[in-house]
Amino acid sequence: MRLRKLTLREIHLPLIEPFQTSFDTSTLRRVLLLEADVDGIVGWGESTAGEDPYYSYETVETAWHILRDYLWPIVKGREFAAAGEVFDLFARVRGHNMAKAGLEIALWDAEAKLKKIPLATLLGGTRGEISCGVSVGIQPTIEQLIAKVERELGAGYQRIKIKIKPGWDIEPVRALRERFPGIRLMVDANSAYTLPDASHLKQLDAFYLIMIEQPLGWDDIYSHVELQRQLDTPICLDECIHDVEHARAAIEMRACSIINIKLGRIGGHTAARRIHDLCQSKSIPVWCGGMLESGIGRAHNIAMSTLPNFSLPGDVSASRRYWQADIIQPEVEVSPQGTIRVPAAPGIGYTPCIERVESLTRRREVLE
Ligand code: OSB
Ligand code: MG
Repeated sequence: MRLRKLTLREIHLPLIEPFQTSFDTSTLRRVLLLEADVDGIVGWGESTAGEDPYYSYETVETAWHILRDYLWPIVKGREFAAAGEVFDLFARVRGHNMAKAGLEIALWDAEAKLKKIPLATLLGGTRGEISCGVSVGIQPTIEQLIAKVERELGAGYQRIKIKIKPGWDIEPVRALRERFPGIRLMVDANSAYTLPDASHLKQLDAFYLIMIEQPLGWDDIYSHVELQRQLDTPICLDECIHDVEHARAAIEMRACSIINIKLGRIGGHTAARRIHDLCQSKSIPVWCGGMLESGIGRAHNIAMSTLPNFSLPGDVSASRRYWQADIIQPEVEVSPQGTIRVPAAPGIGYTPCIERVESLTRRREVLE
């Protein structure tokens, strides 16, 4: 395989409704798409770098810079046997995993298309459908939260996650538990708390949540050890886990008992498989997180979620929850049982709508 040409593209996609977390409110996604021409076959990728450096230090601007000035020169015209070799070629560039992932996953799509097999099969996936949950942003009122959760449950979603922050935590969870005593429920704090909040967070133990995601510092694995000692609710790490050694450290230290895998945060499918395999060997379940992806990133998330240790429902949900119209055909749909059927077509298995992508494009750069 040889990468002949790489197209970087920024498209703008307005969200159907604002998505509020403890760190920001998102209304318009600036999506960085990658088209990798490998031996005449085009693989598609998406970098999940944000508009602003609030979830991680990467942004669309930094990812564009790193891709054009550092990653492209490493792989341009280079012969490689499989997409699985590329992540290690990028090692000299420290961090910038969302930039790396955008290109790396495009190469995986291209390899699967060259081999005429689904990406899920190439990755070693073992399931034909994946289980879906939803991530519900911070709402203006508890009444609106309950109404929203009711709609998502009605649509079939198997697990509800709500975003929390100081001032929006115990009461919304209590209200949801009173209304829906039997559902699989969890919370995600996106690093909004510090260790002195442990006794406050301890109140969450009353609501038998399946987990609390990333309560403490985005780069602070160690403080979660002490918090986990004090909580019965299992801790899941998201922001803290940037590579397989972070995962190993967090597991060995008992900072968490569940890990959220996001392709962008850890640098693509090769890194995801390594973390997946490590977690499987340690009996640590993983699930696939989301970054408000367009259909391209979503399709990659679906393929990755077919690996066997993705044993908890993820944040991968239907296109229509985010966009008036997605940029792929067909759109991602969720069954009344809260599952997504894994497509059988080669590569990511969904077709990018080129005309729609063109009409949404704000910036484009072709490297060859
Ligand atoms: O922490 O999982 C997160 C969205 C943006 C940034 C961080 C997170 C999220 C979500 C949304 O929770 C998941 C989704 O629906 O894509
Ligand atoms: Mg999270």
